[in-house]
Amino acid sequence: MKKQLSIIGVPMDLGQNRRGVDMGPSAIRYAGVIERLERLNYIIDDLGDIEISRPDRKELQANQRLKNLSEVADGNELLAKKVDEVIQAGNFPLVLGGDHSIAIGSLAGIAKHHKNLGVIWYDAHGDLNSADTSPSGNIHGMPLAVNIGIGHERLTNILGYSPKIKPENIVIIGARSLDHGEKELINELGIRVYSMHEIDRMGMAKVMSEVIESFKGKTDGVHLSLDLDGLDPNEAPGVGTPVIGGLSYRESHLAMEMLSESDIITSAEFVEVNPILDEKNKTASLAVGLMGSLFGEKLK
Ligand code: 4U7
Ligand code: MN
Ligand code: MN
Ligand code: MN
Repeated sequence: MKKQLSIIGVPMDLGQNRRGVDMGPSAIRYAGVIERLERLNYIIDDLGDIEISRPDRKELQANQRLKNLSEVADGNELLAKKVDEVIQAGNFPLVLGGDHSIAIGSLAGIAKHHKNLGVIWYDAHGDLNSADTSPSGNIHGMPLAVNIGIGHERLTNILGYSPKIKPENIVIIGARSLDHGEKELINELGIRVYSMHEIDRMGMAKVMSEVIESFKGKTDGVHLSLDLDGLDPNEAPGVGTPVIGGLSYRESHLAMEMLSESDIITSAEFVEVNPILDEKNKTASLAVGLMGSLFGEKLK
């Protein structure tokens, strides 16, 4: 792993309906992310937060099928440019959300530098909706679809190219709430999904060995997109769309430790931390702990 990390906060909450997820980056910084990673001998460059427009919520959501489209697109454009700069400077981008719509901007900036980027989507959800299939109209349920080129052109064409990633280079881990249209897309495109069912049967160690093996030698970089709602709501109560029956603390740390040992991860984002819904910053602290394991902390 590169020893120079650039942290980018993205106080985005317009990809979903609940208040508070814009404070995720502050909560994660408050939980000690910089100190934690400095202790592991990384050089941290905290670039602060991307500027997200704060329109009056009453004026928003004119387009109910793609809520806050132009504000979400604008924020992601800025994020994409920032991530692009970080990679050009030779640093590892570590993006802190913010709702999961920010994966549109981070992947736009990252995928520019990789012909064959692998993506690990650690999430209770598939985030494979489009305006046509979404039950909510919330863009945080769409970023993975956008990144394979499905969705509104304002979102798919950020930084002027599309698609960002190939369906065969995606692995979803922890899925347990997939909408009808998402299941159809998964089957049609053959996207690999380790749902809770497979993880229960195989165990996380086997799942991660398979995932790591499948990427080695085939991809020229792997992005980790970790939605805290992939974990069980008992471990991660501070998320906007909790789903019962999720991944445990131990399974998640094991996954991060195995990724650390494999040394395949070239960029990462931790999203959907909502301190307003949290219990004493538990979810932000969990996120920081998982980053510790991802970046090489041992002996838990
Ligand atoms: B998250 C949902 F319908 N699928 O599209 C939708 F269940 O980034 C939830 O994974 C999306 O937290 C959750 O609105 C998005 C819903
Ligand atoms: Mn989710
Ligand atoms: Mn998500
Ligand atoms: Mn969520």
